[in-house]
Amino acid sequence: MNRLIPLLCGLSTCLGTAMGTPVRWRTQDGGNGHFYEVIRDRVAGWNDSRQLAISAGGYLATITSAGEQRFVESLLVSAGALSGGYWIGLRETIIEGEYMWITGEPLVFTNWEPGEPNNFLGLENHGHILWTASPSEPTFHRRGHWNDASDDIIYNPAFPDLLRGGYVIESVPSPGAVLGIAWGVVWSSSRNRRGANSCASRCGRAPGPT
Ligand SMILES: [Ca+2]
Ligand SMILES: [Ca+2]
Repeated sequence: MNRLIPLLCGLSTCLGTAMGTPVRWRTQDGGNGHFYEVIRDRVAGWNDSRQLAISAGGYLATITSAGEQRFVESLLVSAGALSGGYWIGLRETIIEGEYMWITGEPLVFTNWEPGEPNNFLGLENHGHILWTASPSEPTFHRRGHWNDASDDIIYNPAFPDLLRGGYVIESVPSPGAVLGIAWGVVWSSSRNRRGANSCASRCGRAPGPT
């Protein structure tokens, strides 16, 4: 179910549409335990999206492995993402054509569309995921690949995956939240033990596996 959330007002964009709820890439599935969320935003450029992601408690997603790429693509599918470019935390360094993650993570894994980054018109300095919703659209074959894009170019609508689609937020659970979860587990198991003990006193048997 989609929901509308006010992310931040005062930038050139005010609202983004969260496509579903944040989804955790679980460690038991080979993930990093982080949360990811697709935001639908037809207006925000990379810089605004970056600020909006921070305001939402995360950062533009950094895709540092094939597994993370697969996870983000599965999230775009499950979120029903419409065709468009979805900003990620990829930006050009001071060297033309050289890219980096905004978190400082090494850019080891890449998933560029062949021929990209091409710095079209000399104006492309940020990375997005090319996303095409339907196999009937002409750009479906490059779905999921990365492209360098610009905040300043109005792209040809004949290429629906180049138009602004939104951005992907990645967030790390805070230590407080983890502690809260851990404390909840401790509190719950302690409560269960107390319950078992009180049952033992009531039921006339020692607590143990049943
Ligand atoms: Ca990441
Ligand atoms: Ca490009």
